[in-house]
Amino acid sequence: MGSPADRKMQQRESFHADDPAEGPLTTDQGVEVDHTDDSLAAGERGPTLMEDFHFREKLTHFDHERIPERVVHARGAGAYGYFEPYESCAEFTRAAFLQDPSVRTPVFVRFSTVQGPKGSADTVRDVRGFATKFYTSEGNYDLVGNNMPVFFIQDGIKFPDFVHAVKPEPHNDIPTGASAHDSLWDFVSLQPETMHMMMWLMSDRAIPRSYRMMQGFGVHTFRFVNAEGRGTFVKFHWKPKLGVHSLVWDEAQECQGRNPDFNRADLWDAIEAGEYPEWELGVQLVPEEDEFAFDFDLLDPTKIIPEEQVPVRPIGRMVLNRNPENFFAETEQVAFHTANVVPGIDFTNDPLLQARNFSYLDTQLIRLGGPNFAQIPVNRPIAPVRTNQRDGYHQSAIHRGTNYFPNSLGGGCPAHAGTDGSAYTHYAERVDGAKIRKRSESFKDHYSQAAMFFHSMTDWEKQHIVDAFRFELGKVDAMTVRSRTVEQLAKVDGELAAEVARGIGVPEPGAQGSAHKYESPALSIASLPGDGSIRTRTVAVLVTDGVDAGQVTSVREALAAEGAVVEALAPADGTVTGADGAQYTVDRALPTVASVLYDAVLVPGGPDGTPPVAEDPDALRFVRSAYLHGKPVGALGSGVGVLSALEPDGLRLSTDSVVADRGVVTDVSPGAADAEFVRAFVAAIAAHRHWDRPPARR
Ligand code: HDE
Repeated sequence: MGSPADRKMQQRESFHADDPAEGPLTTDQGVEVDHTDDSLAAGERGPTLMEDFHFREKLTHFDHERIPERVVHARGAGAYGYFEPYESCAEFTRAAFLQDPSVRTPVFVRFSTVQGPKGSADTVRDVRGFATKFYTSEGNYDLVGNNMPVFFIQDGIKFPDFVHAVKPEPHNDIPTGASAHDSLWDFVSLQPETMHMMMWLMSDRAIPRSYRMMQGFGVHTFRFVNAEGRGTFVKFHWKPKLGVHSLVWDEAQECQGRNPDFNRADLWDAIEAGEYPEWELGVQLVPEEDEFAFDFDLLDPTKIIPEEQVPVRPIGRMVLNRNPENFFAETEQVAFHTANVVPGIDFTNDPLLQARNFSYLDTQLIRLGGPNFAQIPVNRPIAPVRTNQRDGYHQSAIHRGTNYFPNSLGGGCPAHAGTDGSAYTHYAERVDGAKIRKRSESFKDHYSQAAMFFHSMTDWEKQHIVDAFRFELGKVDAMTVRSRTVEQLAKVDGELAAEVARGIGVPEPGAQGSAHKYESPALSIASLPGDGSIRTRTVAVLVTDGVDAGQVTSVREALAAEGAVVEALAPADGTVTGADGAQYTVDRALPTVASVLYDAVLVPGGPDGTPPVAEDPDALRFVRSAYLHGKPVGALGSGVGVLSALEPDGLRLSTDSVVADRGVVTDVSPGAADAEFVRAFVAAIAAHRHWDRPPARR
């Protein structure tokens, strides 16, 4: 039967539609169709006839093509891949897929935004979903996480309220894909448990450069259970090999128009190019006896366990190496559920998790139209399925034999699993309590970790957070909501609140205290640079007639050797004539792209001393925008002259040979770019952004 991945592939093959290349067009009934461009009519200009069964079938099917989009996380992108553990985790869990480094478990991952509808833009300020389905030998395990380790609310009963508040306003359905509106901030200002998550949402984590460059978190405290039945609390972390990198807000907004599919296309293109994204799975483990060792409650999903207190232990890696073949069949129909667990992984009493365990199954029933969605190829386990569940909409299995238990007529099958440890057994947690509707006192500190997050940031991250609060609250019409939010912020940190207040026209709060008790440097993006490579970073080279093609070719080859994606942009598509008289192919015409779609820009020179792109307004705008967004800018020979347009933005140009200053790398000497220039430019690209430049909003 082969490996689990082979089995998943074989399973997929058996679900493919008949090959369209093997015969002509047919109806759903398999009747061949010779003409699908005109409907059957009574005469050339006559009415359409009811008996046109092909027309009716075609239109009817089309009318029913849509299913309800997800109520949250509607917009997404998915990919297949595999997970492999580094070593056996048997000491903590008996989950089969975490035992043997030689076993690869197939996975499907879906990334998503939360607020916007299915057709909204990618680069909005939002949380990103990071949901992984492991097709393990013991059944499917779903780790349905986000790219932020905490959540807005502590109890799932508040979820409809929160989602109503963050979704577009009910009267006009505005704004799409944005949290910057009255109802969200009204809710936030009245619900202080949101404070920690709002710090994350206002941070650069909410505008990832790429799905491939963000962390993932299980958020809740889960429980590992080993073969002896011993439980260990566990928090899950995904860490991207490429590091954590973000856009800047001004850029993210422009990108929404320039390429609404920016993150989805990035994932797709990388996988098509064989640049398979990779994450390391890490766990924070807390022995049961240490449940109360923290100054917060492990069951509270608005809290993290700082990595400095409990280190993240790497236990395996995940690689995504295959794009889906059909978006609807796979990415749209995949059905995640927090209660899809396997032996060795269990829940805790986190009230948010408990609510999710109800909600995900419930939502699939309406979204996928009935109880048989587990039969859809992307949802099918590789483990055998034997149940007495029968019938229902879209039943596609032909069950044989009895459908009840106990039975004798079916030989007692399917029989109960034995006691050899292969069956799921719930962790025998002792619970005792009066039925009460009350939030635990241990959940009531809403400010300390919000302050911890803010104080763990670098100066530029702090500035981005202040700017984001000002932007969001500046879009709120109700001044009372603005003020009330600032009052909440004052309980996190007085100086932060005052900074925000100064930008949004409300009085600075009187109290200037701070809930700041400790910091967690691991929370800063600056602490997550990844492997330091520039693989898959996109670099635009601005060319036009007269360009020094030698420079372009040498830099292009050097960057490509490092794994960067280099594109030559010119005022028009086609070719440009280099200074040597040869024709060079243009990859894209400047008017069709923008600097927000690239990670870095290079301006080569021309041999006669005239900067070849100096006259082109699109090129100048391109370079300036890249510079203001903190991106690496390289210029060679007479191309350096183009950068003089940036001097009013604070750039200091040098006439020395190779100079690297805050991500601007120049070499005025004519001729091909030398190794020193390339090294400096590569280092500037690897750093991703250069925050010591003037802020992007200017
Ligand atoms: Fe979800 N969430 N959620 N959520 N969630 C859904 O399930 C829900 C929460 C997350 O790519 C829905 O199939 C409740 C936390 C992701 O298909 C729905 C509560 C976290 C995805 C639902 C939460 C998440 C969803 C909508 C509070 C991070 C996309 C469609 C108790 C740990 C999965 C669907 C995909 C999707 C309910 C809170 C992550 C309605 C009730 C916390 C990544 O069932």
